[in-house]
Amino acid sequence: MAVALRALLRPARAPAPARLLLRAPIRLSSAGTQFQYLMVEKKGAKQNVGVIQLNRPKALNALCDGLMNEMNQALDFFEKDPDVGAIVITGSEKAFAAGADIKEMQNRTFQECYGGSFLAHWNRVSLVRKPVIAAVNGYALGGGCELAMMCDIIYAGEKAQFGQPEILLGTIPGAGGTQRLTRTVGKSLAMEMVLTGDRISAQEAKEAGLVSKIYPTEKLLEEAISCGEKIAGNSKLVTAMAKEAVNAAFEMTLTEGNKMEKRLFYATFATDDRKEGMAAFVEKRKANFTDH
Ligand code: CO8
Repeated sequence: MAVALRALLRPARAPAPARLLLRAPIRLSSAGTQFQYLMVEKKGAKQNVGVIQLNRPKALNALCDGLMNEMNQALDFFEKDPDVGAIVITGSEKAFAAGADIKEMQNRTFQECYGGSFLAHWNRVSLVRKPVIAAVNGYALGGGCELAMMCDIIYAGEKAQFGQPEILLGTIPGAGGTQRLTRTVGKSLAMEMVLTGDRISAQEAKEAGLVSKIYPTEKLLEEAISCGEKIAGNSKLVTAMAKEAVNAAFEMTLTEGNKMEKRLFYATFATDDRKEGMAAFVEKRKANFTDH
């Protein structure tokens, strides 16, 4: 079922004035924007968690180009909404996403892929500045596993399965499956998954560090939203710095990463939220962050 964005755009409270990092929310026409492949809404007691649910059940949420274009629109929308402090991406109980749409890819030529930078816009999720949580139930295969790995935190339902089965189709992962997976679970397991196409269970994924928590299938989304609410309750400004610092660990040497972390740590001392956080601790009260 496609959903109108109109309801979503009705904030729970008046939007805060535009802040340093965050621009004013997008205003859509009264007709709203229809998503064909997604359901998009704001959740949480304070409506501060953006939820994007893949909704292409007949194809087990296979990632067609249209779906990924919509995903980018939804991410842009939540990125710009100053009330949203975290984003959750989820699928159905049967499938988070069963990979890139094989039927859509089947007749592509090398020239089209290379010349047209085929699916180059698929990494948008990894560029979002707000924290993104993947709530994975069922299959997360190929591009679906890669999509989950582009998120910052992965929660899994107890029946989730992760895999990179591209080798069985005569191709290889193309959206980080050889890179993010290897950095996360190490060479032996990544090689085994990429070279055999075998899937791993939620439990194996947790043991390997791919997933941070496992929940019963029906509780998963609720728990992911609750994690999003916890994150959204902190300073959005400082949260963005914390995310940037952790991500630097994947790109930099330890010395460079530690230097960058120190610079960001010092930068928090230029914020009202650092002052408020420490004052609240000393005064034994809850901090009231303003994202300044
Ligand atoms: N693409 C297109 N359609 C799919 C896909 C897919 N990836 N997965 C499932 N479907 C469709 C099936 O064709 C079927 O449609 P229909 O009813 O019209 O025949 C429907 O979904 C239901 O699927 P099944 O009948 O197969 O359901 P099962 O429960 O029997 O099996 C599986 C579920 C095990 C998930 C099975 O569907 C499967 O193996 N799917 C393919 C998994 C796969 O190989 N994924 C990797 C795809 S390649 C990839 O992701 C590369 C990413 C590169 C990104 C590059 C960015 C630059």
